[in-house]
Amino acid sequence: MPDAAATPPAVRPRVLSGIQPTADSYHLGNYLGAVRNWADLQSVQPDGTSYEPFFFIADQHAITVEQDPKVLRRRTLVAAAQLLAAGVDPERSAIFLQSHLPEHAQLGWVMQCLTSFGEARRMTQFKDKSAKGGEGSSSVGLFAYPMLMAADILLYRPAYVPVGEDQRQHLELTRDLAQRFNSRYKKTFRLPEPYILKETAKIYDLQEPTAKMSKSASSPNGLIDMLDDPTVSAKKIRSAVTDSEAEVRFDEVAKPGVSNLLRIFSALSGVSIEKLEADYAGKGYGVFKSDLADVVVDVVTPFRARTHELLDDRTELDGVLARGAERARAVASKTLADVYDRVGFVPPFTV
Ligand code: ATP
Ligand code: LTN
Repeated sequence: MPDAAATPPAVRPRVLSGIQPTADSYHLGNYLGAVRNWADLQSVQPDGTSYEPFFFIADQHAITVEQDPKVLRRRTLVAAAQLLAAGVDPERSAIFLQSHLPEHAQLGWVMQCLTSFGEARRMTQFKDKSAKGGEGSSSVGLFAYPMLMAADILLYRPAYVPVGEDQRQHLELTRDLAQRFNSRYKKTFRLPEPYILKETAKIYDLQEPTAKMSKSASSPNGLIDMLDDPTVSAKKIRSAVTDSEAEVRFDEVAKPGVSNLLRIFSALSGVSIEKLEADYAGKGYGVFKSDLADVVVDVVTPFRARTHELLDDRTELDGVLARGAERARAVASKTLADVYDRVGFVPPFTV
């Protein structure tokens, strides 16, 4: 019989993801589509897999467009506090700020030198984001954004990178760059697999339920901010756009508004959409929305309280970020040293 104590612990596949600090609060879409999934990845998965998670706030990505320094600093800390409030647990995950690890920018430069201009120009996010002001007035940083993202990922040699569908192309570039580096120099990087979050995790605008919920929404009534006053959020749910029927039924084409509310209800309560449809059969939209408003209030109230608690006394948060950076550095500095060696940089002299 194998001696359990002598069995080495199984290697846990690493997962890594980042999120930008570009708003004063995450919205319900960011919460359900990204952050809460990160918290879920910390537990043993239904297939028995247990991951080693690394999560960070991409503050360096945020300055690809102009930022007020005070606002950026505040948003970065609010973002980190919200990760903890959402259940990302510093005991199980390394939680850190991108700018605390110079290795990201250092490997980012190597990635830029590996990327062709044409390849970078094909990135649809760059095309979208530079379209407004014109490519000529976009920062070079915005152009190089995917190469910094590739560095963020490859430094940690993760097995999976949980991201939304919009980041798939950046993940593909990351894999191409990893492969290019490995064949040009020596096998150094693991090719990360995208862990594309389910389409069901996509949350739509409450007033315009065919557009995704976004901080750049046309009306604030379509958006639930996690740190908003819960009574305001409850009101937004009660006045969400539905349709002229009265049947609580999931049908994304014919009933996008109700389907979006069902998705939110199910994601927040853990009750399946089918069960919700059955529970609200014949009850009309009023009761349905009012119950969903209560569910939203029950989730956002403690979330908000915990975020404020962490920001009011920074001791805990600062400690979490310091320990997270330390754990991240242990991995990132090793990868960067391998890269520098393989590229042909002379190691620093000691006197
Ligand atoms: P934008 O204003 O550029 O649309 P946003 O606030 O909607 O931005 P991002 O900063 O692009 O969101 O995304 C942060 C994370 O939240 C990403 O992982 C993204 O996939 C996820 N996310 C954003 N909006 C939604 C949504 N409506 N539903 C589900 N996930 C979302
Ligand atoms: N581009 C991502 C944020 C991001 C990221 C990363 C995600 C920056 N670096 C590394 C995963 C891995 C976004 O805007 N959602």
